[in-house]
Amino acid sequence: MSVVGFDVGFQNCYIAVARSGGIETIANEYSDRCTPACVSLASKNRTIGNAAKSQMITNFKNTVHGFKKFHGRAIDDPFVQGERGKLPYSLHKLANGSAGVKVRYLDEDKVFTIEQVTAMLLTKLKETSEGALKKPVVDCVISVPSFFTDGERRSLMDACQIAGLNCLRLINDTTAVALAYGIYKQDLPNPEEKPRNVVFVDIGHSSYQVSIVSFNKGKLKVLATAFDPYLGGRNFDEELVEHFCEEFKGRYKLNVKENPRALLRLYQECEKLKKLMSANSSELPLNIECFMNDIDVSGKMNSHFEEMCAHLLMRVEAPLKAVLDQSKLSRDEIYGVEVVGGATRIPAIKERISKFFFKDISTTLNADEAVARGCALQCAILSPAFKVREFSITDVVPFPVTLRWKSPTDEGVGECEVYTKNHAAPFSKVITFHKKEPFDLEAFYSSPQDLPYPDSRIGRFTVQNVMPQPDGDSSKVKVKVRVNVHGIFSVSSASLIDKQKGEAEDVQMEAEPTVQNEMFVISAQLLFHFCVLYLYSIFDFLKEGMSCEKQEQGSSKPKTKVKSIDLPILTNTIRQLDRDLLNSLVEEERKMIIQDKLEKERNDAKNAVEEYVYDLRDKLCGIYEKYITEDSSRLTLILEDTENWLYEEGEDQEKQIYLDKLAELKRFGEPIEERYREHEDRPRAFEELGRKI
Ligand code: ATP
Ligand code: K
Ligand code: MG
Repeated sequence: MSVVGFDVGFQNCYIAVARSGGIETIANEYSDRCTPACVSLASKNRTIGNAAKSQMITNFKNTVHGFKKFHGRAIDDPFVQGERGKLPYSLHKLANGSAGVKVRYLDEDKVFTIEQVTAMLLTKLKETSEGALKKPVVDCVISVPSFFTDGERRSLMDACQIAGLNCLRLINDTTAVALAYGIYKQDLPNPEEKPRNVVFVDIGHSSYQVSIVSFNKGKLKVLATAFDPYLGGRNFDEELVEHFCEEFKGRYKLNVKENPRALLRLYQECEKLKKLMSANSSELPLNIECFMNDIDVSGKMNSHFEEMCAHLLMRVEAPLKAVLDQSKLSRDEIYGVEVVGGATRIPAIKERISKFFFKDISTTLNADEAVARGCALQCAILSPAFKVREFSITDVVPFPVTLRWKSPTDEGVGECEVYTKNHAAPFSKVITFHKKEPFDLEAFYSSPQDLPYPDSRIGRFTVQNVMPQPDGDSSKVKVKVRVNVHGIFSVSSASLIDKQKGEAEDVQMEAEPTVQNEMFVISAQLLFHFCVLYLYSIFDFLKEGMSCEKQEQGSSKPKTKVKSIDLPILTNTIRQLDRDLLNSLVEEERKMIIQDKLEKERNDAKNAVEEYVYDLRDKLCGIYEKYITEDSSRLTLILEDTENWLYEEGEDQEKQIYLDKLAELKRFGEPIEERYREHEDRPRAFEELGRKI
């Protein structure tokens, strides 16, 4: 079984794998450890990653990038609408209201869901890792921004399924970094000692995340997270682009924004310029040849850049303050500040972070690869096939979650915040209801104003088949809610406790495993009806069901007294992809993979003909010259014909045609080659014979 971690960034993806020697980041077929998050569709195939990025300008309408944040969002979402105007490709409204991508593929208009686009990218990352490991990759761990909501996480999980990946965990970016930081540290405080508190900052292309994590030997616990989901390297690129658009309008009378190709080129050049400026304080030039209307443009940038970006730099502090406040730590209790992510290379950003904590910041982690390495480490921990040091990870719930319940007839409507902000995750809780009929549980984020997502709904979960007791009394229904290892909320199971069979109350306490760290009764609004609510919690170990099993095995008291009936739950989460549709998308991805493979084979066959023509022609005038028996000009003619054919009629043929063509050429070429070989080998054979005699 393979152990693989994927950092799927807004702009850049990295892959780390576990091999016997440890964790290593691997390079793709371009010897590049970074694979651009870019997918390009064409009339015969798709290209993904580096090859797609090089299509970005020539095939701009069908080259999709910057799509990570469309996961789980409706097309009329303000964020999506804001992006829409800047994209060179088109978005399209899907039946469920989500944003899809409209492109030309296989010479047809085609709409792909965002899950499909990300699945294409994941397919590429999967293939790259399979190439490096020389075995199939299915299990993996993938990073997500810590502020991703339920809808976004579910959507990404669907993308994994489409790509045929089994994601063992969606891990938050900064948590992955914390794991990569902590697991090899030999000097962490012992469990009973004061923990070591470290700040992790990740500023990528699209967003800014920070967390404070406390470490003891063998474990890490996230104390708090904060973010600016809309601040990243690309905002700085945009500043430069705006600046030069204005400048070129005045100086060259060019309206860059009307020309998608020119605008994309300007973005690329401005990004390069921005990176150069991180290492240079002097003035730097920007030159683009044949930019628009055959005009070459040039410009320059200097320390004015920082002033231009002052409003962006001002935003660096708020998340730092927020995370520190939530952690309730003082600055002296912070051991260190580790920064990763490409945009933290901007000196003015580093400076602000350092100033806030009164500390030099540490860049000992690999800024580009730490997230992927953390993902691979988490995968190694979760994989039964790999032995790795035990390390426990406790993450947090980023936004408080409330559950509201009602049944069709009773007035027992109530609600309760089941997860507070920064509550430990993964985590399960059991809630007991007294009900006579099926009822709905509606989950939503309690503080929409803090949510970087326009919809606070998580989903509706209907607990079905609830019936009154034979005596007409309401039944006791135990409902388990959880935030799972991916950070996704669900009502995961429900059961009806049959009172007749025993002391339900006793059994309930017994049957539920371990740590009851919260127990309270919600009264006021509920007491008037059947809904007395007991709420208590159990730690949710990384694997579902594990904690329960353990407890049952260890429990000495017989539990036969109680009869509990599992109740089906109808789950309806926000913007959920229909399951049948999802299955058809899995199939569609498989077909596209085959199509790409066939196209590659066809191209390889064509290239083989071309190569043979050039190779043979060279040799005919060189080493083969002496061995040509028949009219050599005839053979030269055949080669010339084939070359012309390749450019005309033969430009776009089936693979078999190329294979046939090659075989035909070889019928002419091989006898010559044979005579050459024979002649070459003859003296050697004589020599050997001579030695033997
Ligand atoms: P996200 O984390 O938002 O999903 P990502 O993971 O793809 O995005 P990174 O690869 O961490 O992002 O960072 C890419 C960003 O870092 C780009 O904006 C890039 O221009 C910027 N960047 C990289 N190197 C430098 C540098 N030397 N100076 C300034 N910016 C840089
Ligand atoms: K990245
Ligand atoms: Mg990133």
